[in-house]
Amino acid sequence: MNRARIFVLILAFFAQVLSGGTASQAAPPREIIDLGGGITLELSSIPPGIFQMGSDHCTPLEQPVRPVKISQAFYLGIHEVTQAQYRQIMSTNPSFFAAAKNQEASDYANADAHPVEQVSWFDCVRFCNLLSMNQKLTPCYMNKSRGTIIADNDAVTCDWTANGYRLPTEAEWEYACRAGTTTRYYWGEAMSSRAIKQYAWYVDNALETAWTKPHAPRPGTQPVGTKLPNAFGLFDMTGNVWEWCWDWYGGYDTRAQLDPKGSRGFCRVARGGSWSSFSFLLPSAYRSGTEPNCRPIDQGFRILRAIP
Ligand SMILES: [Ca+2]
Repeated sequence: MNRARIFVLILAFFAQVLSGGTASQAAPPREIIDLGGGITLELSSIPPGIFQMGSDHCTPLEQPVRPVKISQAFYLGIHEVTQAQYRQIMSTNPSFFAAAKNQEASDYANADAHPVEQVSWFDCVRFCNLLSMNQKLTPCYMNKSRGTIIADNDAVTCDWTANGYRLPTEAEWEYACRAGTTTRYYWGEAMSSRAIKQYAWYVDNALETAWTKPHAPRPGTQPVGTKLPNAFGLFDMTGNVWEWCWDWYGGYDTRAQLDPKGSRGFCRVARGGSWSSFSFLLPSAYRSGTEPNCRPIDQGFRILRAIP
């Protein structure tokens, strides 16, 4: 092997190291989990990258706008976890908009495709760990005793190197939501009801006291994947249900960020707005927080798995 060839090989090696390797290029574009009982859960591969996180147009909590690097590719659920998927793993369905819980039960008798709600942050963590174990993957979440059976109010830590399922960090969530966009929403800046209705279930088409035609046949959550997706093929990142993230809800660190994993606080971050949210709560950068034991009727989650 001559010197020039060796030099090229060395250059190629460092180029691969600097680019974070080729794992994302080799990863299949979709992961489909068989949950049993004829129920599947589909995830889309999201490449690593750098994006401008935050916004100057929401509240001070979304500031400052700064570059954030997501260094590792990951799979993210293309939908919010549905009632059918949740029931299949957890053997229960806590949702309000399900036949057993709702006063208008007959209207929601077939709500399997609606996102699960009335789940606490701890419920989501338990779902992720149980799903990981069912799929013979390493659970990400541990309590103080390094056990993977998580109780309410446990001090939960995350093994970021584990190959199991977990909640997205809010940086991963916003990166996936934006899908390369820098605009207010992932469809651009259009704030009209007509524009938003193409992409999201929110007050104008899902809250009975505020909606205008055309609207859903009944108020509340709606079947997942019935609006337009973003450029990563993710549905309902805006609206339908708020989505729990890993992070504590607090002010952003102003320094440049590499895979940020959150602040300190008493609430966990929720993102994306819901069927009962007005448009000012829907921007890709907008942040909200919910006490981790709460189970709101407009909050659910979607799952992530890091691509090794
Ligand atoms: Ca959502």
